[in-house]
Amino acid sequence: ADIISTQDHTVVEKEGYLLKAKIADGGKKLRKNWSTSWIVLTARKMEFYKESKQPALANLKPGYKPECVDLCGARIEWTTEKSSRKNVFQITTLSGNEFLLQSDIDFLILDWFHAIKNAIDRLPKE
Ligand code: I3P
Repeated sequence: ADIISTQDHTVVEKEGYLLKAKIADGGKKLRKNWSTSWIVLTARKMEFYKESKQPALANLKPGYKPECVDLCGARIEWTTEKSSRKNVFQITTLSGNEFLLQSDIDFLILDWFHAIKNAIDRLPKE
């Protein structure tokens, strides 16, 4: 099988498109702005890439860095209060970044929730 690696050569556990909104940065609230993101999950982090018809090309521009989320000590929980959309869960990092992730497709968002939760549960808490 192909070995797919991220920028630091760790093995990809799951990847795909979800709707994403970052709602806090370092504990500071941000204006909600949903956008489609290509998400790459590895054992200890998630990377959010900009949506593109050709993600590989758009994201390989010199100097382009995906937004990176450290899952060590992170929390994940379903929320019905932070959005009018269905199937929304929130990830909160130790550094106080908050992300909402959403898909209308039930099995797809469930798969993501459990994959991220399993990754968090396997990691040290700090
Ligand atoms: C927001 C936008 C978001 C919506 C949010 C609005 O308006 O419509 O999609 O969140 O609701 O404030 P704007 O584009 O003017 O910032 P949901 O789609 O998740 O409901 P909120 O203020 O209740 O978070």
